[in-house]
Amino acid sequence: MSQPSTIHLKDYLPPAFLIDQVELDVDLHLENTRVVSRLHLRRNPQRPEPGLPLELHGQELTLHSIQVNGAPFSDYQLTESGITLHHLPDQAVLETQVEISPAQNTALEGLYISGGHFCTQCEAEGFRRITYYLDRPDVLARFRTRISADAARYPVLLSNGNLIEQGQLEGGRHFVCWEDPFPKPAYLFALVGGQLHAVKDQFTTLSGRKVALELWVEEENLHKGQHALTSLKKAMQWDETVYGREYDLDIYMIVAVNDFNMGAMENKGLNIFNSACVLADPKSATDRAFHRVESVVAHEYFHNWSGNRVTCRDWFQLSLKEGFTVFRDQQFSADQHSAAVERIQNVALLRTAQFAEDAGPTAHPVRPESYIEINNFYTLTIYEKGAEIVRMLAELLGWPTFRRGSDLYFERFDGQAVTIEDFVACMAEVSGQDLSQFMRWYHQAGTPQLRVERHYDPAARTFTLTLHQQTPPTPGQSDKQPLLIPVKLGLLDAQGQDLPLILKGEALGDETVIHLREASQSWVFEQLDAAPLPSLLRGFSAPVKLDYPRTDAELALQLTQDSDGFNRWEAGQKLALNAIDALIQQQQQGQDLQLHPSLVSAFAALLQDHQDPMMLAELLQLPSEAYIAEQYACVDIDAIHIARDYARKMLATRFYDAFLALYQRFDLQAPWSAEPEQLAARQLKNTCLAYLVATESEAAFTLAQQQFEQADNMTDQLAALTALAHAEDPAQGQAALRAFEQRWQQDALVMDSWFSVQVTRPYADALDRLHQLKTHPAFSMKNPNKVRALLGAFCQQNPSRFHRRDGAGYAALADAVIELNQLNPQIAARLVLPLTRHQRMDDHRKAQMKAELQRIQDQPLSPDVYEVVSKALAS
Ligand code: B3K
Ligand code: ZN
Repeated sequence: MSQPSTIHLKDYLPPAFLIDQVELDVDLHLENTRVVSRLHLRRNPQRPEPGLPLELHGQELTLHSIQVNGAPFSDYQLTESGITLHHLPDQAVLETQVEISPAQNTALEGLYISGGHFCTQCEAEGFRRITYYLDRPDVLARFRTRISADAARYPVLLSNGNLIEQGQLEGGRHFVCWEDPFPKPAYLFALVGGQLHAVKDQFTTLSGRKVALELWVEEENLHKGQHALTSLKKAMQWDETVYGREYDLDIYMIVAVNDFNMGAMENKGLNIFNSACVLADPKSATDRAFHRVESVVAHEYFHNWSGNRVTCRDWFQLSLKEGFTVFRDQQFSADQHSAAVERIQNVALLRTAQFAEDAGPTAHPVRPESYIEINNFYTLTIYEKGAEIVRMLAELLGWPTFRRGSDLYFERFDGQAVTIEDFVACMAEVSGQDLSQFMRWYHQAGTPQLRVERHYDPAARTFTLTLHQQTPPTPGQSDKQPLLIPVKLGLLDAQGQDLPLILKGEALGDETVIHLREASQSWVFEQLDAAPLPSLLRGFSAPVKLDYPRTDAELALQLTQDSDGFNRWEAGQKLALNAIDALIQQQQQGQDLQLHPSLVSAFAALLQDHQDPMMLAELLQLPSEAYIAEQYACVDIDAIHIARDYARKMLATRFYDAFLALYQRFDLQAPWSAEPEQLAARQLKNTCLAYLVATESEAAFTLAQQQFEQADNMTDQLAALTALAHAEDPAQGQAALRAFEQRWQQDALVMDSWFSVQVTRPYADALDRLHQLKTHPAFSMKNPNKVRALLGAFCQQNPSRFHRRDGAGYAALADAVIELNQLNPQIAARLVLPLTRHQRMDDHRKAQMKAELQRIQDQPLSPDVYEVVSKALAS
């Protein structure tokens, strides 16, 4: 844990050597795995400076020997980050022998043990914990991997590519050999060894090739594997139809492991998944979990082209693969489900979590300029804002042209490591558009704000729309330039119908996309007999904050009539924000709370129309406390909680009968299925249940209790449990929580939900529960899912309790971060983030948060935690 150094994009240089071929020999032992690697090296023609040394990365390796071209080699130095070899010939075979200890590896990077199985995680820089290597994404090599292990304990041994050899060895050991014909960067390397069982299937590609599909799980989870395989086949077919991309190897394997730092990893031909993102059966997994499995399986599969076949030159280009792949998985999900609801949910995440990141001390451009620890940059900005940028490109070019750009990109750069400029250049080339201003989206951090002005001229029958854009300063970037912002819009008449759009005499139909390029710009719409109501930023056509004052009547019109599903929802959120803002002010001024009638009438209107139950369930959700907080320069955390809670309870009481009727109407009483009608019914029914229970009436509690006992699926069971456990009277949920624990204690994934439900209770006892649950036998600080389920859920999903005035929530988080910093720096650096968002808190809380950050900073820290905490203390 030495003083960390900063890496800069401007310092990029190609490597001194290239590696054509790697032969790895991994002899698996829990405490002392031996790794022999033979690297077939040659000097890189792009680095003609004579005599450059070879600098290999290496971390936590015990070096046993080095040979060059078969002879012992001693002209090297061990450095802090690896090994430097001098005076190498222009071509050489370098053989190193090292020892590593998977059993001691709690960072879950490199080779480690999960549930008794060997597994790996190499992105971003984990391969250097397995052997000395040029561990950078612009070095692409062919891998041949021989694995040996105890045959009884590790009967299944997997790596990338095709199985080419296997056999028995002395002493009860055995070996296998895998060969991957596709050159790849080391971050896509994977290895697995364990007592695993496969669910198998097959996929025939468009060109008729047969691909074996194998999902490797622990025996007791075999029944939870089908959904992932079904999702995989859907994704494979979708990528063929929509992007013209076929799978390339003869086998595609997925392995489920319980200890994993993130969701999943797209290793070539051998994905490794967090079991939470791949295992699902209706009894134990919610509809949300099913959806997550489908979308993560698709995401990792899509990486085979956007990431693996065409990869990143350096880690500053991370969004090249992640932004594009998130965009692709969002398109896929939109095609499988309700496109409007998918968009709403993606935007809700972006506007709470990503906008908050963009406004905080760790704000960074989608293409960062520098980092200390690259693992800290797998952020919502790189992923979600990156996806929004690709979405805008698709919007600006139109799908057919965007698709041609994508084809050109994959063809031109297949097998190469490239940059974001290379991607955008393909889009510019096929469209003939100048995208240089658009590139600012990649360089500028911060969320742009759009201010709207409107003016109707009855005499001229024209309507002038003026848009002003401005991006606030972010750390290290005070000066922001205007961006190219695509604004999709329509104009509504007094009945909410789309009016024909006429700009400069040109008829543009009902909907168009205007391109805002200047700081301020106006558009004059013609031939309008009355002032229209603009429906702006339809489908959330750009990741910006819209400052667009509208009357309650205008919002109500959009809520019920806008032809754009996203903007209907958005109008409802705005109405609710206005009503909650009024409550917050009443609360702050010590007045009695009065819910604004416009929100009540909006609910009355919504509850009358249940044509689209999935959409209705979304429309009935009040904005989250996190999103409400996003609206304020100074956040009054208590007032927000009280105001939102009041609104929720008032609506619940006022519309009790309507919610009950809807509940009964959508309580289908049919055995569970994943059909869209059933998904939607469960979603709406459980939304109603939450409102009913919010009234704290006996009848509602009984209803929840019944649902809890009778449910044949986890969606209904967990919804009922949550409703009961979040009641003000803690006794209401006690029996159900105990019964749930009894029933599910053997299922780690279900127990994660059990932990989260308790610590997200919006009452004072939530933190006590957290402290009690830390000693529960099912909890472990070594398992990232458990840490997220308990500590992550408390800090991120229970804002009023995390920010309790006495600071005990902050102290609990800091304690956990200090403990995790030693065990798993990557998880520690993620967990600490809520503590870094102190800028908009009141002075009292701000001081407490900073004091806890300082307490962390006073420890010996990993680079991961150091980077985040030092940025937060500097702001
Ligand atoms: N590429 C991986 C994420 C790796 C994170 C390393 N800290 C999963 C994904 O985005 O598909
Ligand atoms: Zn990804």
